Amino acid sequence: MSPLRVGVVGVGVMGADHVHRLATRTAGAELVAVADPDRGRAQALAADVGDAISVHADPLELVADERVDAVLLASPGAVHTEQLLACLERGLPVLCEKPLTMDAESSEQVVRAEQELARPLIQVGFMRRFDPEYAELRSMIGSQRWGRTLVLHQIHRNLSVPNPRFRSEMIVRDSLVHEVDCARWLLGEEITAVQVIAPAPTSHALEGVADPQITIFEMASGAVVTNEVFVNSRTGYEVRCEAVGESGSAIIGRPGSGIYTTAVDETGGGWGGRIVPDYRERFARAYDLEVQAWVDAARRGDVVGPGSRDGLAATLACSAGMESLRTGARVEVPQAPLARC
Ligand code: ISE
Repeated sequence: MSPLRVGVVGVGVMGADHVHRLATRTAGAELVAVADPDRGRAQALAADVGDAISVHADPLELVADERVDAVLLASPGAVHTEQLLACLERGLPVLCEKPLTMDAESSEQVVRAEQELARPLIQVGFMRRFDPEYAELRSMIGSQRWGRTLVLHQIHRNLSVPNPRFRSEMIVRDSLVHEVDCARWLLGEEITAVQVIAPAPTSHALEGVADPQITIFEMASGAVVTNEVFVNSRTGYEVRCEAVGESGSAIIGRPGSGIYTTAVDETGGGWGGRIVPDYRERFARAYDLEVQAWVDAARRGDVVGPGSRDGLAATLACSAGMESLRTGARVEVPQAPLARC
């Protein structure tokens, strides 16, 4: 079987990481094109990883490039709708970094456009579904070894977010969105209501940014999910999840055991051992497995993992989260039939 010729749109932090992944450790894939409005950046990256890689400043030119069989979209969410629709129109499999799009209307437009095709083409970049610990936790929950799972506690901390555009809403759309997908996927049910509570903000956050945020998801079965998202935690990248069942619980993402603190001391270390700096390291294996699964599926003419309907469901829950962030109220999540688990 010939390799899948992949084009990558957007070569910022995550796009560049995927470019290296595709060029060096994804079997059955050939990186043939990159696109970024910053052509110089795209050119430098292309030269770094190979030769004969086309460089485009216009992402739509890459989508139209005859050499491209499949597209990995790592561009900002605000430009996804147009780029996704272009991929669907050309019949190209696409791995789209989250969020699918920025609002429910455009996410629905994408889901409908995909449904008109003979087969689905979109995988959404919820990479945690490919993380071995998350996968194990999901099968433990599914086995009901501790009875029903009643509560999930999800912790999501970033070291810091230097981007001044990363305001309170971005914490919902860009960071909490992972917790939305994990809650739906781990528990196998929809989120019915969301409430965001903003504690006193850290002094490390920019003026006016609500960081950390505590968010509560009510699930269809009555289970409750608590989320702490703290993007200027100053400790490192910590993603943990504890599932609490009727007669037992399990926790993933905790590197040590016993008393564990991540507060950094004068030696630069914490009692809990080394904390990774960001998601590229914490989820490196998950990203590798995700991209490999996408390439394998595309070569078979298939699509696996989270699809556009999961992307729509995440958009609906995050839109409710943004409303709750503004008003402080509990907001119900519309149960769109297109977006069911
Ligand atoms: C980033 O876009 C990610 O996807 C990371 O997983 C998340 O931890 C971070 O907060 C986001 O900005």
